[in-house]
Amino acid sequence: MKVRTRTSAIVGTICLLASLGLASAAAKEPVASGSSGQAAKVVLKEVATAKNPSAGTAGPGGSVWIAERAGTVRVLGDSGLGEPVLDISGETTTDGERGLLGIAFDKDFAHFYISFTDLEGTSTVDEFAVRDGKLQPDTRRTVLTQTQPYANHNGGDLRFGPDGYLYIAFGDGGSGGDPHGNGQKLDTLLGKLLRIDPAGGDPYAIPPDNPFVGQAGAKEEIWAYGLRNPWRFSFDSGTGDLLIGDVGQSAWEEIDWAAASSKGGENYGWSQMEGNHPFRDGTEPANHVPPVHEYDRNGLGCSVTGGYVYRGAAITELQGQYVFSDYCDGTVRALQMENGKVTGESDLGVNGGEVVSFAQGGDGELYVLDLGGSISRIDPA
Ligand SMILES: [Ca+2]
Repeated sequence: MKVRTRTSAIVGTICLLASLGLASAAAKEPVASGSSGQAAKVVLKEVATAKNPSAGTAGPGGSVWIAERAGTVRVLGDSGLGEPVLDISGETTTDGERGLLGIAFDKDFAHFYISFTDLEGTSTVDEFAVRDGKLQPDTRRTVLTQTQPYANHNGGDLRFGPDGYLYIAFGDGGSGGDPHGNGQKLDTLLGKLLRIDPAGGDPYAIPPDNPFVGQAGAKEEIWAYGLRNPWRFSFDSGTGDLLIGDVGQSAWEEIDWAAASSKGGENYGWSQMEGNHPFRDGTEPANHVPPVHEYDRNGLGCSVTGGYVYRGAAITELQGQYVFSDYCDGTVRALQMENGKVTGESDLGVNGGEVVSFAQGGDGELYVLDLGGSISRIDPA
């Protein structure tokens, strides 16, 4: 996520108008390639408005829960969002790229997790027990914290994998160009995707098959490394494959992928590499896992927002495609993929605004979260 200054808001508006132009052109002549051919025909149906929605997740009983960046969580109903079910607005700030940045349930909706930056800017993951679909405030506990050297690149997304473990994404610490080299360092949680078992210990246990367990000088929480700002990641609910949208420095936005069978330990390259390209005078690590998709900043945006592989029922021709967007340009796009190889890309011809996140409902349908306030479901046209 980029946070706008006055100037960038103006640039963003121009960018948005330009992308709407592209979108209408795309609607007449779908941009699609690969085996799937035509782009799926979709519309964005606004289902609610919120104050700076930042994250969303499927909740108990088929519900969808939405986090607002300033610190509230609300449940999506038939007539928009309900009253807050959680309010930590006194415990976080929205300066820089901070705030309430991620929410997740465990598999049986027995626990709810929030990821936020506290008043000092420290990334914090807290847990609540859930009973009868309701958070139990008195059960709140802090699972994990990570101090942040700068106000940007906090990452902060979190979700449970198909293996029942909690995955947490942290950016490289911020500033620009990874000044501390955190991406490639295994002795810090910054610039990493973590994998922990919050139910297995206090405050959590390390899964015994994590890739760096027992390795001297390495943090055992690390699942994958070489990430810059893995702002949004997800697991394909059909295959269990992992997809990460990693925000680029100044040239390349990327999507990373790992098979469900991965044993972890992937090195996604940052800050030796930006996408498929050496960063500054970087040397490509021998174990570099290149992105499955990258794009430059000549028209398609400047800050990738990772989404989900669509596994819903409403849009047949979108099934199995990875839906994602970009905060700076808002066009909703889809990748056709086969066994971790991208076989085509489509512009779905709709613009979600300042797309900061997607949410996947329990029924597999996808919601687009516009930081400007709109929450829309992707429906068939
Ligand atoms: Ca990379």
